[in-house]
Amino acid sequence: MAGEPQADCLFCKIVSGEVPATVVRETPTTLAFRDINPQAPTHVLVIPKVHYPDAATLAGAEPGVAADLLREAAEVAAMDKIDASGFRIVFNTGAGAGQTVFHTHAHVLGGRGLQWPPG
Ligand code: DGP
Repeated sequence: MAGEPQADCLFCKIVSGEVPATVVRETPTTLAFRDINPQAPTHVLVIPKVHYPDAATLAGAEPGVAADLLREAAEVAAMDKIDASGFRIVFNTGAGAGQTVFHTHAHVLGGRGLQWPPG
């Protein structure tokens, strides 16, 4: 069922504690943890605890939780003190855009200069 944990989902396993992660923040609806392959000094993933495959699906089904993700992304930036210099929030959506884990996640990137457009 939509929103339910998926047995084969890596990030559902991080939510349940089955797979370890370096968790930096947790709320009743979200979890934030450091990316295993960081692309910047700060590279944190903020995920909803509920399972939706991508940000667009989450926003349609549970817009309040989608808002929680954005709020938590800003909290991560403040926590790592990258908010003043600027940071990036990225939702890769679909394999063609580079999404590899199909459980909604916001990448929070900062701590170095970031180029535009991204690759
Ligand atoms: P994306 O390509 O947008 O789907 O991003 C998936 C990210 O997930 C990628 O930057 C690497 C990260 N990742 C993959 N496996 C793990 C893991 O087991 N632990 C953590 N912390 N991050 C992971």
